[in-house]
Amino acid sequence: MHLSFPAGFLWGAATSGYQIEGAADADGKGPSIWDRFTHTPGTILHGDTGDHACNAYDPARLSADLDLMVELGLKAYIFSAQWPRIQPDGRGPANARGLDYYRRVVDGLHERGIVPILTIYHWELPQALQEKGGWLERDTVERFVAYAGILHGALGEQVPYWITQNEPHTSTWEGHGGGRHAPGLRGERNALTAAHHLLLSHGRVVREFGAAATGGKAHYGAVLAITPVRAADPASAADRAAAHRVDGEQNRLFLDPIFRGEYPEDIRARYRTLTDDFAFVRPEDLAIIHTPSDFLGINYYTPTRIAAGPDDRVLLRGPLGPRTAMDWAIDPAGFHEVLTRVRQEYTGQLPLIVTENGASFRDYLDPEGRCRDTERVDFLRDHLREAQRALADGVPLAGYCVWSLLDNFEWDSGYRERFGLVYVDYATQRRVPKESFAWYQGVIRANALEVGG
Ligand code: GCO
Repeated sequence: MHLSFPAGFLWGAATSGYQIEGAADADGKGPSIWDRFTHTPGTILHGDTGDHACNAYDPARLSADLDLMVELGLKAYIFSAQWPRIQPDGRGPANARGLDYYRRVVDGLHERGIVPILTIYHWELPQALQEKGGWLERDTVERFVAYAGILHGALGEQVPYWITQNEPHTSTWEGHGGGRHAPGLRGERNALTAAHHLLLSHGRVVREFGAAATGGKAHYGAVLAITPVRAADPASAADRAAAHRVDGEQNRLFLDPIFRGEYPEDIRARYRTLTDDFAFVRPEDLAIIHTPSDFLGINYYTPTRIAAGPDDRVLLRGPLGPRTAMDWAIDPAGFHEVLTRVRQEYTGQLPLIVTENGASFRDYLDPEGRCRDTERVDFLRDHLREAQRALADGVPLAGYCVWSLLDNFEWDSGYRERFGLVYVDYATQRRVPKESFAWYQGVIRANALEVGG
């Protein structure tokens, strides 16, 4: 079967600053919470850090990577700016050398006919702001708007798509609730406070710089990772209630304020006492968060299976069927479910972009020096087929990006997990396009998917 995609479909690949750049203190860059966190013993598998990562900050490496994107045929590329390259301590004027790097990325993409999609925040808060409370403090929202203003002023004309906040649920729950990510804080009160400020920072930036405000070519939206949350035993009312609660915390906590201007009632009720009735929310905030976005980015990886535990706890259950190296269930139908749900319940005709989809497998170079990642080809094919089905069902999908262009630093899992279309030999920084690279190249060239059956 030949499944074609709309003309002008944005075929892309994604990366993020800390995960690929390295050069942790080059050219006046200040430390971020991730620099601090990775240098704290016991936080990251094998003690890995992003100090060198894929060395993508290096000018020669940058231009070679850009050429790889051309070879792949990319129409769009998602990358993120690291805030402390632009403002080393999170405030004040721009550090010109840091800004120049992102200018070179954007110029390099334009020279090659690739659309830049720039993430303003992929979790690299300047450590100096963390020391003043970070996302627990409302003032960080003001600092964020100032930082976004520097980027918009420098690149607003050249960058058509801007991602305000990438996966705020991860910053919220991993960074401020469970402590597995920087800044390593714990507790629901911290998590919900951070969530509100992350959401408010999104709304403020859309309001100030989005297409409606500036009449500009720059489109602003958030990226949310949406997971279908399923009851481990669908026949159990307790499991279904537990799944609904987790859906609230992972998905609705972000979708509802952005697209309905309200927090989900079940979450408000559950955490009313703990948060002094959401004391961090001021009267005007929800209207600001609800400012119409220009698009929504969706990351999809895997569904979540939940059972009810003792003492009002919820239990995460492992996958039942095939899984990736990270033990994430491979569930392409969940992708269609997410896209259609978001359209039906929240976004209507607003353009959606799949900003990340992909998988880690135990990739290696064989004796001929090749990486035959057949599992990734199957994964991507099966997911793209679902994206195509969503399009056929009327989901206004404008693009699809693979996570990731390159193998890179996978947060608390360090370098063990490889998500790239391109294999990276970290010792030499040599890049080896995988079998999935050649396969994706064919899809982009045809603007279509060939599938059996
Ligand atoms: C994100 C993601 C990426 C991860 C990817 C695989 O928020 O954009 O967390 O940074 O590397 O999702 O886990």
